[in-house]
This record gives sequence, structure tokens and C-alpha cells, in this order.
Amino acid sequence: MEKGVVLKKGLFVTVEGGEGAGKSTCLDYVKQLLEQKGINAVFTREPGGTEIGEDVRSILLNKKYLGMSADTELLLMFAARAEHIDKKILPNLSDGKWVISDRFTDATYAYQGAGREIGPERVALIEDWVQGELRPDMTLLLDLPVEVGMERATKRGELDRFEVEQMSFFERVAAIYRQRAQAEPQRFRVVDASKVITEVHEQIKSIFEAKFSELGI
Ligand code: Z5A
Repeated sequence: MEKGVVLKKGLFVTVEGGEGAGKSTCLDYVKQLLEQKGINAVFTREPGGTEIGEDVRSILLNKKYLGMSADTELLLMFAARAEHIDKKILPNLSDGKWVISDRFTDATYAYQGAGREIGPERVALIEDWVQGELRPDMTLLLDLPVEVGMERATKRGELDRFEVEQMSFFERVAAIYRQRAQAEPQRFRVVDASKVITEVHEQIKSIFEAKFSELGI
């Protein structure tokens, strides 16, 4: 599909948050909400979502590459994303399906832009080049204190190449997510992910009910 031309009919929703924020847990619930409403949706993730993207993901998360340069990491994220957009995101949106992605480019601003201190300008340059006009219609930010998320992630099992970073890295990530949510309140919906799962679900339900009513469905 030609870059910069977004023939979009479905809705593009992304879910973001720091380590252990509960994205996977929340996405299982979003799936139920959309099924109940009879909405045809495709669930996907980044980095990943395609065969090439999943291979790139395994490089990105592998602790064998702890010394990977920040620019290599940034470009691999966008290489996986280019494939994801061309092969999965745009074709499904133009078919009228909703596409729900566990992470997208806000994660690049947070992890590479802020965490790795590359800065937002270079991320924005590649974003425009790879995505053309494509931006999420709605982004859920699962927000919680860094220590709580790390405790949950650590309890869950072995840590990946990102999860072994210092607390200061995760503090920079969390700060940029909050900053982006404040800068774009029309796109972001902030969820207090420190609450118990049932309360997190309640918040998600109200967000989707508001969206359904806005769209008249
Ligand atoms: N990355 C990047 O650097 N740049 C980019 O552009 C992109 C990604 C797209 C892989 O992402 C890594 O890629 C990620 C950023 C980087 N860094 N890391 N690590 P990922 O999304 O696949 O991996 P993740 O962030 O590590 O997600 P996660 O740890 O799998 O967390 P989660 O999906 O948000 O959480 P969860 O598995 O649903 O929950 C974690 C645990 O907490 C689990 O045991 C749950 O049962 C528990 N949980 C969940 N909710 C609750 C509540 N409310 N209370 C108590 N316990 C809970």
C-alpha cells in the first residue's frame, strides 16, 4: 500500500505502559468487550505482529545483545513496524476491521527516545518516513508507579533485555508516556493500572463504552 495514503475504515487502537503494567491482562478483557459488541477486531503486538516482526522481536529482547547500540535498536523497532504496517495494520484497517496493538510508536518515544536518550526529534523523523499519515485513533496508557510494575514483572519470571535496565531508565520511560498523554488528551485515555484487576477492567469498560457511543455503535 502506498505510504502516506491511509485508506482507513476500521479503528486503530494501541495499548501502552511500562513493565508489568498489565497490558496482556487488559487486552484479554478488551477482546471480550469487542466480541460482545460484534466488532471484527485483529489483535497484534509490537515489536512483532508479522513473521519478520517476530524474528526482529527475538533479537530485540535477547540478552545476548545487551550492548546493542541505541540507533540499531531504534531502527530495528521501525523495521519491524514497517512490515507490521504494510502487511497487517493497513490491510485490516482498510477492510474495516479494528486493529488493537499491544504497543506502537509511543513506546519508541518512551523507550528509545527517552530511555535510551536518543531524543524525540529523530524518532519523529523516522515515524513520518515509515508511517506516513498513520497514527493511532485511540491509545490506552496503563499508568502505574515504576516500582509496582517492576515487582509484577519480576514475579512473573525471567527478565528480558529491557527489563534488566536501571530504575532511572524506567523513570524516563514513564515520564515521557505521561507527557505524551498530557500533550494529546484527545487521543490518550489514561488508566490507573495500580488498582486491582476488577477496577482496571471497570475503567477500560467505561473508555470503550464512551467510544462506542461516540461512534454510534
Ligand atoms: N519496546 C521498545 O523499546 N520500543 C518500541 O517501540 C516497542 C517496544 C514497540 C517488549 O514489549 C519490549 O519492547 C518492552 C518495550 C520494548 N520492554 N520490555 N520489557 P512487551 O510489551 O512485549 O513486554 P512488556 O512491557 O515486558 O510487557 P509485559 O511485561 O508482558 O507486561 P504487561 O503485558 O503489561 O503485563 P501483564 O503480563 O498483563 O501483567 C504482568 C503481571 O502482573 C502478570 O503476572 C499479571 O497477572 C499481573 N497483573 C496484571 N494486572 C494486575 C493488577 N491490576 N494487579 C495485580 N497484578 C496484575
